[in-house]
Amino acid sequence: MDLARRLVLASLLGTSLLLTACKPAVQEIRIAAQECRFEPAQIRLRAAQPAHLVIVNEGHEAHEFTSTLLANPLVRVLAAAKPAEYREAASFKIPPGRSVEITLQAPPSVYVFYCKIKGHSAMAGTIMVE
Ligand SMILES: [Cu+2]
Repeated sequence: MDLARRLVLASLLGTSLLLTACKPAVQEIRIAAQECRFEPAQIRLRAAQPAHLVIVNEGHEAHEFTSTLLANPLVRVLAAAKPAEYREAASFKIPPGRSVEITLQAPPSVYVFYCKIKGHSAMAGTIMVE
């Protein structure tokens, strides 16, 4: 590797380290609701960093994302972008083609999520926060 290439790589590495240091990294998690499962169903998050969850209904039916994560009062919700009418306690009813977004920070635990709609009990997963 010649010197110019090394310098470019070193400066790219330096820039990315600088960006990492200046901005608190947000974990980006996309969960797709389909008939009849959530993809992915196993999610791991770091407790030290905020997480931006996007839950997208890719199916043809409505699905309802319900989670102990949303019910936990120790979970800090930093931002939420969703039609207000879809929020019911710890649950979001999501019509086909729509999504909800929520940014939060959660203490370490294992949280479950599932679809509340009758006949959709196969739609379930876990969010492990470490
Ligand atoms: Cu469902």
